[in-house]
Amino acid sequence: MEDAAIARVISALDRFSIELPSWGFADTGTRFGKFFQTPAAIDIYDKISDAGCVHQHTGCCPEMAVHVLWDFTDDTPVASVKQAAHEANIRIGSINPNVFQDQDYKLGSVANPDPGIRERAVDHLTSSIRLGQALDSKLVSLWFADGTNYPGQDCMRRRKRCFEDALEACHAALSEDQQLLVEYKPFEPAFYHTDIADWGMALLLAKKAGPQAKVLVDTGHHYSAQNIEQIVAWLLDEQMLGGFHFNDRRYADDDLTLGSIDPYQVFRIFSEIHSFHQATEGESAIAYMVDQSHNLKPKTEAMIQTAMLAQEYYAKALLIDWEELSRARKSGSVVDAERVYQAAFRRDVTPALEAWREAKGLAVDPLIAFRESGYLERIAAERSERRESLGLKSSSSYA
Ligand code: PSV
Ligand code: MN
Repeated sequence: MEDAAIARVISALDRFSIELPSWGFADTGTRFGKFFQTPAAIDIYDKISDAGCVHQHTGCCPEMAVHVLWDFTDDTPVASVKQAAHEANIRIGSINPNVFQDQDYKLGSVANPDPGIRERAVDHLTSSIRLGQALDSKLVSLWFADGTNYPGQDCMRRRKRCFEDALEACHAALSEDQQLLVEYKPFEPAFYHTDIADWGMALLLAKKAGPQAKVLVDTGHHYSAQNIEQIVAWLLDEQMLGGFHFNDRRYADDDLTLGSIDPYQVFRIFSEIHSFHQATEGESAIAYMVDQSHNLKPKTEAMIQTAMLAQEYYAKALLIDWEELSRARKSGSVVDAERVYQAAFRRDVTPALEAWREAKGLAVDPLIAFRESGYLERIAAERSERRESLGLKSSSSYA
């Protein structure tokens, strides 16, 4: 690689970070069951420690998202969470309220036919926003499982109006430096209609909620053939792209490691972002976040792999020859335009990634450094003992 390209990548990576999900470090499963991993996090402090470990090795994951009901009990002291994050050299990132698991929410949360349940859901959302303020978090990510399973089950227009009201109430509860991110998903767990099914609905609701609301694109929340990079391009152009939940999928919301199925899609998404930055000569604040739950892979390794892949494809897309691309486009040469993309996609950016890591005092291969650090063995032993003393389920192996 030429020095100029290396320098460009280094400076871009200095401004690129990706937030890790607390839930990605805990045991999770599918509706068919769970496979337990001995080193899996038991509580929020373990999750903070694991996220801190990923950041220590990758240098690009300084924040961890929290899921309110999965991470906090009524007596979790906010100060001790902040302190633990500080000691792990990370910050608490986005706050994810949870209005989907309570029995009350069988027919929905903020769109439930029962006004009392709607109110309860909005109370949880606004108290989560206040929790975010106490944690100095700047982002509130909203995902709703609301929807119906059968035609005729409920009035979609009434439910839409309820969403408008609820998001308006959330927006009113934000502090000046908080942002509301509205996530969409076409189906699951609702199988006939989901109230916020696509980016257009999320965009409308975010616009109605107020200026601090934007759209959150979870890459796993699209139908198979959907062109996600076009959605990204449109949201960027509307200044409404709030951020991403990165993962990959083969069939539906599979929660697979970013780029494991379709790395070219990751490249194409980053291409749209770099292209927008080129055109606007600036950088928009986009929250890059991971939303993956690993059932088979060791969790911390999977997160390191994800962070490394995100950096790699961010760098590849940055190095698109924009002038050549513009020439090819202007002259109508479809083949040449595509060749520019393909050349950047194929480019080996390892020298730039290694140079960036060396400059930060990191190992050139964070995964190997992690494996050699002994962290996994240490937490496996410590958490296994703790699980036993708490009477929790555990697996005998941690591979
Ligand atoms: C829903 O599928 C989702 O993508 C939302 O972001 C949730 O917060 C997260 O997954 C929970 O795993
Ligand atoms: Mn998500």
